[in-house]
Amino acid sequence: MDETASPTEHEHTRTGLSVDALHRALLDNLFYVVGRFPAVATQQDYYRALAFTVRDRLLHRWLRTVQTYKAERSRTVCYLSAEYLPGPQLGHNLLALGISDNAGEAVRRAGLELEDLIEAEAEPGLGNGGLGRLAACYLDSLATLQLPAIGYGLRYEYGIFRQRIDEGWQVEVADSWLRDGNPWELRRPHIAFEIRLGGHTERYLDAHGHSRVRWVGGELIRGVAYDTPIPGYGVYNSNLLRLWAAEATESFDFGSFNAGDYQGAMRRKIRSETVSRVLYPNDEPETGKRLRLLQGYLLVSCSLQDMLRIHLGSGDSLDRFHQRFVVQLNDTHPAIAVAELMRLLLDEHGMRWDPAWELTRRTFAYTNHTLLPEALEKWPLPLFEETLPRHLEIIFDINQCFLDEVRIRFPHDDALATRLSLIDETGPRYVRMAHLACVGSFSINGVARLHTGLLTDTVLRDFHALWPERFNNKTNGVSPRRFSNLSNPGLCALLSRVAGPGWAADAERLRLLEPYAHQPEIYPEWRRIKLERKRALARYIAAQTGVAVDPESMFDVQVKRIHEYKRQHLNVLHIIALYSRIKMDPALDPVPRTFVFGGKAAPGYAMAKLIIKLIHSVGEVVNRDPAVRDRLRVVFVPDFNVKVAQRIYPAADLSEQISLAGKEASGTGNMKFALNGALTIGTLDGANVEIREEVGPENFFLFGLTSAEVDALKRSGYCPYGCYRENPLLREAIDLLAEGLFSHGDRDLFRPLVDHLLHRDDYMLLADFQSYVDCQDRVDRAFRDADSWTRMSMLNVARMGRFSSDRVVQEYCRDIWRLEPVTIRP
Ligand code: 26Q
Repeated sequence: MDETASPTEHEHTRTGLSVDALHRALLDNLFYVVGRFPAVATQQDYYRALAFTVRDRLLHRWLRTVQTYKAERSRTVCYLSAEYLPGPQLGHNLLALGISDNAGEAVRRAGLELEDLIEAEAEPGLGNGGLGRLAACYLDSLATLQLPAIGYGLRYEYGIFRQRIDEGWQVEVADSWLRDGNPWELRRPHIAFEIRLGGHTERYLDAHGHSRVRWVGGELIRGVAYDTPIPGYGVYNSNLLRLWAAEATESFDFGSFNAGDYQGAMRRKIRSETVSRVLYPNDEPETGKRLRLLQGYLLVSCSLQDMLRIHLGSGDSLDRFHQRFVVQLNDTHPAIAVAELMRLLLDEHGMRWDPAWELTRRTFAYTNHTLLPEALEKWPLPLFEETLPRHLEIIFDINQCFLDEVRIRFPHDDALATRLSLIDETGPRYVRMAHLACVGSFSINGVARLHTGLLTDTVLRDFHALWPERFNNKTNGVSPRRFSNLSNPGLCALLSRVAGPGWAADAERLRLLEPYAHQPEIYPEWRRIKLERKRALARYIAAQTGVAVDPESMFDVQVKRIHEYKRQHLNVLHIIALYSRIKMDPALDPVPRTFVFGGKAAPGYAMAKLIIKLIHSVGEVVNRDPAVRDRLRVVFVPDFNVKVAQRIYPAADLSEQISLAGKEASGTGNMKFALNGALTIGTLDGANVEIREEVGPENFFLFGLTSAEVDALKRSGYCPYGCYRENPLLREAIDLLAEGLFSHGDRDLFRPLVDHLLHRDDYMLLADFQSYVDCQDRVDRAFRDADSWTRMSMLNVARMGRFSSDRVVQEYCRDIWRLEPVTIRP
């Protein structure tokens, strides 16, 4: 089936979708683009040849989409995000084009396996975790729903570090994902913008006698666009991910070169390029902060300049900008956009303040992803002033107008103005980015119902009191294409049989599985699918860690960034307790379990790194102890990323979502597990609350304090030592740890952890310990009844449709973006 009616030979090879055309294109690209003969080509060479083959097929769709949006001046959402975790592209794009089978056959003709080529791709690790992956899921859904969208981000040369494990400790390795080239991107040298850093401002009168400001001096850097196509699933639309790379400006070196200062010129070139060199891990202390500010500014300025170029280029007037574009701020990382759009409108386009502010405020919408006070972004004033002096002036002006408004509405409340101010003046002065985002946006949303509720009650309470109409909730979702279709082919085949193949584009159809959950005839097949994924994961674990795990055991999995609030160490305390119970009572016969962990710790986060060491140390003792009789295994899968995730979610029986209530904004891993038939053990935190409502409380293992109880306990004076003293099992677990059972007698190794738990326990592990252990006992009993477990598993999948990112994007569209689908035809 070729797309062109009477193709020339050339078009055919570039666009044809038949096995024949794909095979020809593969060899053609291998020779003409990769530059290799089949006889000497490696898997990597073939991967690249196939990637170019697929990209060729995307180009028409992509250019046609851009052309149509432009011609129709379609209202477009620009998703501004410092992070994207799109995962490997090859398998996903084949799926979107519907040519996985044909490509598989074409590859086989060349004597290779498609799976191996898919495996050869290095994924773009341009994000830390949930927030970056969410952005990628939304781009997938936007394209699939035929909605005009551009994802704007940064082309980090080094993504999130790769994790190696050395004697149980995390070692960070640079992620040079571009080393073998990136066949999916197109460099767009003609789409480039300059940004200024440093310098100072000057006031002057323009031709109309208006007072205006000029920002001069400092240095200039260029951002160049690199475009990656984002094809929709089963539609012709293909949207755009546009990432900016920092470069030196063309003029950077003339002065120096002419003066013969080659080294000086090179230094400046390198300094410019440094801006997009590397992604910052979150949870990092203050170090290297200036560069992070520059990154945010590069992203924001280039993206806004690009939007203005597109808008004015299609002949539209500036004052209609907000009708053409809506800009979604993915957390506060791009919040400087509020000040930058003002600067562009005022200083570059000569607009007056009031209309410029009106336009700005009608352009932005802000999504908050955290309640943790330490994660709320703020920048020291001196740093801001030195780097972005004009923006600081604009922020002061915005603040003045804003606080005047506040004082008029609440005349006798000075404290209120202090709390709302864009500038934190309680100590050393800071710019509060969340406040800037709130003031500059017409919509403010949290990412789960509980999270939005807590947001309006706590960190953004005063803003909510001012503008309740701006607040709304958008509970997160995940892409069923990547986290079901692509990663779990067995499950996908079954779903297509019972629910029809349409479920991948309409996840509500998963409900059609529900009647089968009550038909035991289908259970063996359901279990076979899970077992097959567990076997595959077991092989991977053996290859990566050398630990043999039993695919018949319960796979109890916790994979996510390592953070104290996520409480991986609560999971470990349960393992230690279980281990000790087996030792003390040899008759105890728990269901065999494999505890699987995975996740990266921020390089500067010592406690998180110690938790990784703890997991390994406990594993070393438990996995080897004959007294355990192979009932327990503990493994840590290194370098958790999208690729590894696709192996893990489908293989899980039990999903650990055990953060302290009120701390996890939403979580999205929780959704990926449940969508793959894992049952959840979890607290009432983030989206767990809504997942439990959807799948039914009887199909969810709930434990722990509620966020209200957490609050009350904190207020009444929480004493973790009391829990320790009064609970013998807990005492035993902590004592074993403290006495060095897992550290060859070394009592110092885990002391920071133990001390923290006993005397502070910010995340209340000890308060939730017994409830967690009891709940794990219920899990143990439930797993013994294979039929009942299978039914629960099926009901989870059948009722997870709501957590498709398609549903979320439709809600964003309805409530915030107000976009219409635009059908692109071949
Ligand atoms: C900020 C300043 C300096 C350096 C790094 C950062 C930074 C970078 C990334 C701070 C935070 C992040 C990422 C946060 C994140 O992933 N949050 C998660 O977002 C998910 C999607 O909404 C939620 O499901 C998770 O609950 C939330 O933790």
